[in-house]
Amino acid sequence: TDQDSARIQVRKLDSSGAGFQQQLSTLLAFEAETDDAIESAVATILADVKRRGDAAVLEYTNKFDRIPGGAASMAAFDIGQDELQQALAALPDAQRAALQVAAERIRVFHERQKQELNGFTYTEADGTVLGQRVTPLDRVGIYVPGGKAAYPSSVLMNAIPAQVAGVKEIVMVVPTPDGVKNRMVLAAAAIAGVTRVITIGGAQAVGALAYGTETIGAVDKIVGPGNAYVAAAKRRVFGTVGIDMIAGPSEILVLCDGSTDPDWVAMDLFSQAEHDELAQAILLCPDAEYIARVEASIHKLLPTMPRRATIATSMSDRGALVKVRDMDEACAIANHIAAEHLEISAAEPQQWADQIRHAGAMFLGRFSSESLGDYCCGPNHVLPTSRTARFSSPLGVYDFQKRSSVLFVSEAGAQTLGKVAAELAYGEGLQAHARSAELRLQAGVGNDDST
Ligand code: HSO
Ligand code: ZN
Repeated sequence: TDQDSARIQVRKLDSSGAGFQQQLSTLLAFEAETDDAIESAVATILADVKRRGDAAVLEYTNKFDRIPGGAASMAAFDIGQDELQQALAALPDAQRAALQVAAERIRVFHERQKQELNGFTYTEADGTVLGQRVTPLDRVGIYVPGGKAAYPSSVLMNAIPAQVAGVKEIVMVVPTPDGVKNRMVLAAAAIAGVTRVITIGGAQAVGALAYGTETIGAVDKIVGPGNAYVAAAKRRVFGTVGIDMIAGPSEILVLCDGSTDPDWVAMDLFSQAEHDELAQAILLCPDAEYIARVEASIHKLLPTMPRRATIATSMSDRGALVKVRDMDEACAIANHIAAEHLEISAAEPQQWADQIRHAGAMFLGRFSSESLGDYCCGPNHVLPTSRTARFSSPLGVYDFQKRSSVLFVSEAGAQTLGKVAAELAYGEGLQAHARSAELRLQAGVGNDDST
């Protein structure tokens, strides 16, 4: 099989080499391909769902997901709360318990986020009150992929922050190719408090959530990963609804001082490489001899991995073992890379962590493997990829909330602010603005409650 012919050749780079900057930028270059055929197929599907609603969603789902016998109506795709509970009850005890522990820890972390995100108000001397009110979105759609990337952990990571934010309706869509349901995904939905599960997927599901149909109410925001069709559909409906980021392939960057068991580092690199052939796993280390030991571990451990073909491709195409001058230089390079996941596998991680400004999530010390964060530490595993950690953040409670400004101007406040506003309004040539402010000067004149 493919998995048995896996060959791995991970490039080794040296930061002191002449061409290093160029090698690094080649390594980091990643562009999500936009395929014209996909774009036009998605445009057609979205337009059709917008125009024909349920009838279109039903047809596309029966066809693309090869629903056995073909569903007669959309009702066939609705999974009731009791079926979700049954899925949860049917799990092996250890698996159910693990999901529950993970969910609880994710909830605790995100509750903390919420506390920090409450609004504020302040009162000025003349009685004017200004503030910011934070409110949850009303309805959110969560897309869950159906194929090989159907991760129950991602159901928890997407739904729990929405629930903590106070979103009342959380609608999850998940395709069931050949009509096959993923029990663990349904169980995760039950634990996470998803309010409705619909077994549809692809661009047609994104369209249904964005525009609404006879049986599916339009949502305000769509989050969650998906294939190229789903990503294209999310881009297109953005503006009608909000979307989260469009995630790229998973990445791990390990900074190691050479004191961690090399098998641990090799397996950490594998853990992201196994996600995807396009995933990226990079090691930065000042010790060349240690890098050789990690390389030996890679060759030793690869044959034991069920997903060795994926790992070999990803690490050969996009991986690297980089010898750096020292840990300070490693931190500078890490800031440039702005990796989705950064492990600082060192005896004294804090001193290096203090130098990091750009990373989706930082894993400090040799016991903090990324896999623990992927599942159950508590922080979110939906993180900025492809260097976007320079300007964006992990998925969080704040993604399911929005802010409104609140302004109460007192009569006294209107006197001082009215002059300032009128001055600026005349400057901008906006008479109505100026007059509106001026009408409040000497307030009370002309009003019923005036003397
Ligand atoms: N590492 C992935 C999340 C995940 N890992 C789900 C395992 N399951 C995000 O980059
Ligand atoms: Zn992962």
